Amino acid sequence: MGDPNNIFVLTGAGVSAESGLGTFRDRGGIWARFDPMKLATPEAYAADPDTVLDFYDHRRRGVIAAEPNAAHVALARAEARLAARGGRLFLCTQNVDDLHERAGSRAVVHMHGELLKACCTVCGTVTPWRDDLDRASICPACGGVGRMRPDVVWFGEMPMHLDAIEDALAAADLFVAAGTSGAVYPAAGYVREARAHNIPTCEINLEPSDNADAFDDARYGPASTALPRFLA
Ligand code: BV8
Repeated sequence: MGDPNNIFVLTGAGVSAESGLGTFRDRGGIWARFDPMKLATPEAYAADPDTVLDFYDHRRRGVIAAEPNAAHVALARAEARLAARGGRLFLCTQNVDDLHERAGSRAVVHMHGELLKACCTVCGTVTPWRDDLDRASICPACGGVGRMRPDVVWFGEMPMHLDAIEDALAAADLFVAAGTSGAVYPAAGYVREARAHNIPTCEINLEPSDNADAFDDARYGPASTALPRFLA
């Protein structure tokens, strides 16, 4: 195979770890300290909205204070380089932060939503949101009071942009997963889909992921050095 021209990149929390944002399943990670079923499900929100909103307010403040790292920058540069020669880097992230965008990536597909957006549970309007989401948050479209929730995908909810993701997977000539443990579906299944399309696959991670056996190739190390090296 020549130089890949159409790269599908799936990123996870490991790519933002060196920006100071916590990962989920590592020792000391978010889901190692908190029960996701009590914080990241529609049922948890229905039962105790204040606790759920407090959790996301705290994480939103962390995202706003964080800065992109060299891994985000390398992906943005690779996207621009490929576009200049008529190719494409399709960036599909499970991350709910905006660090890919702030590093310069133009087209980011957030399959698990975005923390800096809120969604009205009454009319569905999605709006940028940087403040804390208290019970008195007002929907700018329908005026519903106290009905805004973080525009993120909770366990049991359908991830976003699945059709575009499937199309991009089928069209890719290289699949790369970076900084993801391979524990959450459907994203964890994409490496096998790529292989079913005969697309070479590579994982870039601190250590072998749950899915490591499914990849043809792997580069282990911190994303801030391993990704720039891989994409150079
Ligand atoms: C769905 C948003 C139906 C909110 C998140 C049993 C079997 C199979 C599936 C299921 C099952 N039971 C339930 C399911 C479905 C469920 C699921 O997969 N559960 C798992 C846990 C078993 N999935 C769902 O419910 C999904 N919806 O299935 O809908 C459907 C779908 C399609 C088609 C038909 C029907 C919705 C899941 C979305 C959940 N939302 N987040 C929020 O953020 O609060 S999940 C959460 O995990 C994260 O937000 C993130 O998005 C996701 C993935 O985590 P990772 O990014 O991989 O992070 P993790 O910490 O795990 O790993 C970090 C990695 O980085 C590690 O490997 C570490 O070594 C590495 N690392 C660390 N530092 C560095 C590094 N690497 C490089 N450099 C470093 N410096």
